[in-house]
Amino acid sequence: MFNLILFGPPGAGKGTQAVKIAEKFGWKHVSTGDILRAEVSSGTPLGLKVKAVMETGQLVSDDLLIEIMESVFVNNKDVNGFVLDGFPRTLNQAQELDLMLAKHGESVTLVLALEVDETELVKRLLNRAQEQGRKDDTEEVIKNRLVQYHHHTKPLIEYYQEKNIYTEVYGVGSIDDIFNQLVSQISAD
Ligand code: B4P
Repeated sequence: MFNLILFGPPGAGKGTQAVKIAEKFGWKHVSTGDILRAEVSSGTPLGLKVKAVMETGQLVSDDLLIEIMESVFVNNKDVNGFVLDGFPRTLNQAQELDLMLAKHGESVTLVLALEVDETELVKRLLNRAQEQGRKDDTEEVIKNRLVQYHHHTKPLIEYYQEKNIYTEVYGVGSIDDIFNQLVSQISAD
């Protein structure tokens, strides 16, 4: 099974590219952001719990995310690949993911990181705020999401570099050009 992690700061284009990669290779796209937003909009107990956290740009607790991912794996035993988009986002999540995969005789195959400078990230997210009105795309919340990224998520780069499965792709340019670069990295693996 190919277990791909699409990595990068908020607004790097993980969601945009994950959909295309999953479609091309016939893999299962798992966006923890989308899963959580669906819970919020359906008003489930989980959604009510995470709504305020997400709206301020904080990270939802590791325990909840790990529980969500366990059920994703259990319910998708027949797929031949996963594109993880937005997970893991903390060292604890990364370690738990490794344990979870190992239980099924699996491991993370490749981590592809989208590299985008901060000015461009903020521009994209403010633009998305106008188009989609996401509550966490205001200037203040975007700043907090970037702080969370630097503090909790960026350390994962070293974690995956040490495992020799981390590769960066420049994430500025046309969506198709970036997609083609990601596909070549996957095909080379
Ligand atoms: P996510 O939904 O993962 O949000 P994101 O990081 O902003 O999205 P992404 O990088 O996928 O950007 P996109 O492709 O949409 O998380 C939201 C929140 O959920 C988090 O803040 C947190 O609270 C919670 N959460 C999720 N996972 C969690 C976890 N594991 N642990 C704890 N909490 C968690 O692209 C952004 C914009 O750029 C789009 O408008 C797109 O059209 C545009 N774009 C993409 N590629 C482009 C390109 N090449 N050029 C120009 N624009 C481009």
